[in-house]
Parts: sequence; structure tokens; C-alpha cells
Amino acid sequence: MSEKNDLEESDRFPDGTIKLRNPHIAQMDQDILYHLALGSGSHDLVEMFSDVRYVCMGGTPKRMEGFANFIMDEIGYKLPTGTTLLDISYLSYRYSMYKVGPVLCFSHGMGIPSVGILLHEVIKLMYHAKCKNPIFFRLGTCGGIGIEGGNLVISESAVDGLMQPYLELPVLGKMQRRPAILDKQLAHELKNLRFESDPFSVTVGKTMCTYDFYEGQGRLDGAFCDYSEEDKLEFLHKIHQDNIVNMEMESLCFAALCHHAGIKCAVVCVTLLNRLTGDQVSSSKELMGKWQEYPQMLVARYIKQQMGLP
Ligand code: R2B
Ligand code: URA
Repeated sequence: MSEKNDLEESDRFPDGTIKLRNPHIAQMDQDILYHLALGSGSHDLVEMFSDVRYVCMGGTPKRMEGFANFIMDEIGYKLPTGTTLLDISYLSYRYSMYKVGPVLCFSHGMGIPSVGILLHEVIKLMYHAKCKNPIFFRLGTCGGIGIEGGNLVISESAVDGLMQPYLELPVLGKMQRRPAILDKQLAHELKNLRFESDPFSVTVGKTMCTYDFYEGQGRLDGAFCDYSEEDKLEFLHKIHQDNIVNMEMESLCFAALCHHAGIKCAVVCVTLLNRLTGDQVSSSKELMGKWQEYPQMLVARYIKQQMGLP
């Protein structure tokens, strides 16, 4: 397993376009991005997407449509009069996709398999479209470990439920491991965009990414539970001592695949509860809706700053 902490120039072509680590794609007549309802033969992907610089993804179609409208206001992007944002991938009935100038927004569904399939196709989309130096963001929700609901966590690294810092995937009958490495500098740049007046704190820390929401995150409220409350608390306090500050379900794959593709990326999640004090997600829908705008606010500030906007 090769460990590289920083992306190197050689991960991309000198003009910033993606070097695809798959020799087969260039040999194909066309590449169908099946789950996006796009293809290199059926669509002019360069014409449609070459200006994309920021790829933002989050769990649900609704939240990402909300983000697309929010970022449109923030960067002052204007749609032609009388038109509204269109879900470019609506024919896939899988993921949703919205484009707002240089910002491409996706929903990724729940869990590693879902975000993994999307990432394969979005990384190939960046390649076909000849996008330059795209930065990927995951804007999500999580359970805080020692952090109350309504606060932000930016992942500086991601580990699985066994504290292993890599994504494991059986490939051709053998276990493949890819290091889950995030851009620490980007994480701190995002943290520094918090305003004194913001109603949330921002913690940069280690994220545990699990394969399940219930037993995988040590909850007592799933359909099954073979451990006691003491066992659960012992585990949560132990990982807290090992500097885990939150739990969610996509960061490991997101970090591993972006890193492997030579793409700079960050994971910004809002906590929905403090897992040291409970399992049930019981805050009101309205309050959680408000909280889910917090990652969007921070990422929008970053994009505006990069675009040289006030
Ligand atoms: C956070 O929230 C979802 C589970 O409720 C999952 O996608 C995640 O990572
Ligand atoms: N998402 C998770 O994966 N876990 C939580 O506890 C809350 C949101």
C-alpha cells in the first residue's frame, strides 16, 4: 500500500486535468455513465462540464437541490429568465445532479457502495469533460462523539469501524486497500472560514466511517442488539480518547477514491446529536433542516473566496 499524504503534480496532467488510472477507458468507443444518465458518445461532455471546478455532494436530492439554489445566490449566477434548475441525471432515477456555473452538485445516497459508484462516474466525468483541478466536497450529517447537535466537523482523516485508515474492497477475490487520505490544509482553510457570529463550532478531527447506522455505530435502538449499554459506552469513550470526533458512512470511500484519482477533497458534516448521550435522532425536522445549511455556508464561503467574489 503506497502512502502519500499530499497530492503530487504527477497525479494530474500539467494543465490540471485528470489522469485516469484505467487504461481501458481510452480504448472504448464511448463510455456510458449509466447511473448519471450521461455518456461520452451521447453527450458533449466537454461543452457541458469543462468549466466545473467544485464538485459538492451530499446524501439527499432535496438537500443538494437546496444547496444548488443557495450557491447560485451566493456566487450571483443567473439562469435564463423563466427557467429553473434542472436535475441533469433525472433519467437515471438514482442520483440527482445540478450544475450552477463552476459548481456541480450531486446527491450520493447512503453508505460506501452508493457514494463509491457515484465517485467512479463523477471522476470519469471530470476526465471526459477535461475539468481542471476540480475540488470535491462532501457536505453531510453525522453523529458527534462528544460534540452536541448543530455543530460542524471537518474530517482531517477517516478510519473504518476497526480504526483502519483505508478502504477495503474485495477485487478479483483479493482484498484491495486504498488509503483514505484527506487534504489537511483544505480542512484548516475551511475551519478558518468560520465567523465569530456563526451559531456553530467547527472541529477538525478524525472521523469513523461505518458500514451501518445502527449496530455499526454501536446504537442500542436498531432491530437487533447483542451488546449492553455499558459495552456501547466503553467503545464510544475509547474511540473518543483515540481522537474520533464523529461517525458517518461515506468519508472513507470519498477520501480513498478522491485521493487515488489525485483530487483534492474535504468532508464537512453537521452533527445531529452527541452519541455519548444518546442514539435516537430526535431534534425537530425544522431545526435539523437549519443545521444542514451550516456545511453549505462554510463551503460556499470557500468557493466564493476561490472565485475572488466578495
Ligand atoms: C450520515 O447520515 C446518513 C445516515 O443517516 C449517512 O449517509 C451518513 O453518512
Ligand atoms: N449520520 C450517521 O451516520 N450517524 C449519526 O448518528 C447521524 C447521522
